[in-house]
Amino acid sequence: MGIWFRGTAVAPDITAPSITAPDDVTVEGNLTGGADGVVLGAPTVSDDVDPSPVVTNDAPATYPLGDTNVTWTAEDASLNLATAVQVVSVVDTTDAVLTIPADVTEEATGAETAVAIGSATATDIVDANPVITNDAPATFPVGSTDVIWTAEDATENSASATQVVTVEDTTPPNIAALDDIVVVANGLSGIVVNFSADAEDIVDGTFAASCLPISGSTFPLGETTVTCSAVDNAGNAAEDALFTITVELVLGVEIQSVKLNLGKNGVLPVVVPGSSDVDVTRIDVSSLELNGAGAAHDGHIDDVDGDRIDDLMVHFPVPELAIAPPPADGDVVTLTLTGELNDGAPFEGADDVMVKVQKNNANADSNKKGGKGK
Ligand SMILES: [Ca+2]
Ligand SMILES: [Ca+2]
Ligand SMILES: [Ca+2]
Ligand SMILES: [Ca+2]
Repeated sequence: MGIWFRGTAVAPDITAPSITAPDDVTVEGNLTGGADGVVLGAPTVSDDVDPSPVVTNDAPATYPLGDTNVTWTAEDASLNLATAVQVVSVVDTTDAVLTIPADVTEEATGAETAVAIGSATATDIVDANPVITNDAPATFPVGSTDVIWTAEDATENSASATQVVTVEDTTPPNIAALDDIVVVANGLSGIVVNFSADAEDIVDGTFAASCLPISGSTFPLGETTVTCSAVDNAGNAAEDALFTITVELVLGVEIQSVKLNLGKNGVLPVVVPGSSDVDVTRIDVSSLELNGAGAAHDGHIDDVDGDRIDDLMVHFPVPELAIAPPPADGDVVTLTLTGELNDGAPFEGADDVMVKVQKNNANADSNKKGGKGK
């Protein structure tokens, strides 16, 4: 009788299974910080004895951004273990969603204007707090400026959008009130007058207004209205500013007597010298008054001073001269000639003369007879 063994006469299973992990996977993040729902696939497992080794893995429910090792384990019925690693990579290649403030239009407050541009928001699938920046300047010039907003997630995916900031200048400049100007001309053709008028604008600052007639023009006798206007760089027109330039005519006057003999019934000769710009024939002699006294006659046109230009000589009755307060003998008084040109333009002139007061007593008469009267 031979020896036989009942049951299986096999050697114990001491060989671990063979396991090959599924291929590494790369998935796009689908929640804050990482991803879930990752499909890993199945490993390839075999064993020399056990037809169905138990396969497990340590995969988490959610994967953080980056690489995670998933360890797969196969265990056969004899508790032999084998492991294999699968790498799960969670990446973020998706831009944040950026919401920027609306375009802004504001009135300029100066050459540069501070503008409240608002704020932007951004959301990202993976990054809870994308970084929002913009390239807005501290202040904006007149015109349109693009402000680029950017949202960048932790993986440096950046989304951008453009906000248009417009600064307008709809405010016209202002021309400062201008003082009227009074100037004296010594000739009948008027005089060159220079002046300046400034416009002030919130944006453009101070600049010269445009005036008509222009500064440096020859202004005629009498009153001329100057109109000044200004337009800023944005095309806004200032209200016109007006002022007057009055040219007063002062003519030379020469009293042709060494002394003014008051108390006598004589006449005082007065010359208005002609010149290249003083045509004395344009003087209305009938309008002349010397300290209130009218001319004694129509006047004489003659070249009194020998410069080959006609002069006007007029005589005024001494008793009609109004001189206040009454001068004393030896006083020097200024007599003023007033009158008009034939076209009505007024003028005046003045000259000094020493007063001789006639004494109505015997002593004075004797002095006069003594030859001291002249
Ligand atoms: Ca085995
Ligand atoms: Ca992202
Ligand atoms: Ca303006
Ligand atoms: Ca002359």
